[in-house]
Amino acid sequence: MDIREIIVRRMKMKMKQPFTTSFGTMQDKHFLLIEIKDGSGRSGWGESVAFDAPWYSEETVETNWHMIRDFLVPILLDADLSHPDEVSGLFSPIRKNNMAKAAVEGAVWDLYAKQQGMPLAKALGGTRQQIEVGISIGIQQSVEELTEVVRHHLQEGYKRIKVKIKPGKEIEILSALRQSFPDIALMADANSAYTLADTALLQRLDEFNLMMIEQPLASDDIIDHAILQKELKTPICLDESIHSLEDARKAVELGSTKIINIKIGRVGGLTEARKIHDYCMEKGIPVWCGGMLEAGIGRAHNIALTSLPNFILPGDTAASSRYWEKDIIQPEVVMEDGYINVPEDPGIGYEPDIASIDRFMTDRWSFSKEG
Ligand code: OSB
Ligand code: MG
Repeated sequence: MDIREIIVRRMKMKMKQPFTTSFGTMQDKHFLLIEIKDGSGRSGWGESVAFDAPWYSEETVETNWHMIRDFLVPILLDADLSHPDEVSGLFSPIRKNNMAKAAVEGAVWDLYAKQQGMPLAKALGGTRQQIEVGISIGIQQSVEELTEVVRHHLQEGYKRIKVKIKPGKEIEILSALRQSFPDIALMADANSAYTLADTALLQRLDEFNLMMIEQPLASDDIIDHAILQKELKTPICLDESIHSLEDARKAVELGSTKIINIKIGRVGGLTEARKIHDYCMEKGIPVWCGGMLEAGIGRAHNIALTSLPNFILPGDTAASSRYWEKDIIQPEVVMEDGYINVPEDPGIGYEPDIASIDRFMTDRWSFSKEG
């Protein structure tokens, strides 16, 4: 693939609104961008989805900065790659650090698709021209406010609403929403806030007719989720617990999950994400693409992945304008009537906006093969 130079940029962008989960609130989004250049002047782009603090997973922007510069870039520059599917094998001597690996692998995938002159979606085997998307709404100050936020996003065109819940607030949140919106496609994400001791409480959520409940129990659990699923009518969807095809297989075989949220960063890249997709398709397990409040580069990768056939359920990949005053790609990601068009230009299909990238960049590091 003639990889010559790798640039890592550290970024900081302020979100339009703070995002609150059962862990806390995020206002500034810190992340890394990876740019990989070949000998013909092409660039492939990747985005790390690690946050500045380790509340979603153990990875952070700082651990990714370290892993990428000190381990992953040297491995990549030393290799003679012909296809991005080789990257996960190259990185396999490095344990975990999936978000760091995915950011680099994503840039390799974009570069590869550009070299082939084909859209990334097509390079991955995608079949859709447009993807159906939903929106994930953080915890609000009051249920009245939440109801208004949901109403606003429904008016914008989002047809599937996901809300964050936390212990003690779930019944209030979901009954208020069901009262105002009896028929919408609604789901709840607990981000690991419950335990099996809450089984009776979680059973009460069955009455709200949710599409699914996402990651109710511990972030590293697949055993207790299987026990819980037997007690619930609502399908469980695992997010945090799934880091690989092996995790997905075990969770499906145990009955811990009926649906899987695939996040490229959490599973270590597009190659692994596609393997999980293929396995789930074979087993009749629907998947959808989760989100990590990405800027445009990461968002574009999510769109390409979601074009694969077993992404049957709407994902969390909302429009750029839901998060940012100004995104770092041209054009920005636009949602219309609940759908986003899959771009047809080579690679991720959106042009990185260098002026915008420079504006939000706080640090930069580069390494080239020539030294
Ligand atoms: O659990 O899916 C999650 C955001 C940050 C961390 C974890 C999650 C989320 C979201 C928002 O739900 C998804 C998005 O809009 O990108
Ligand atoms: Mg989640």
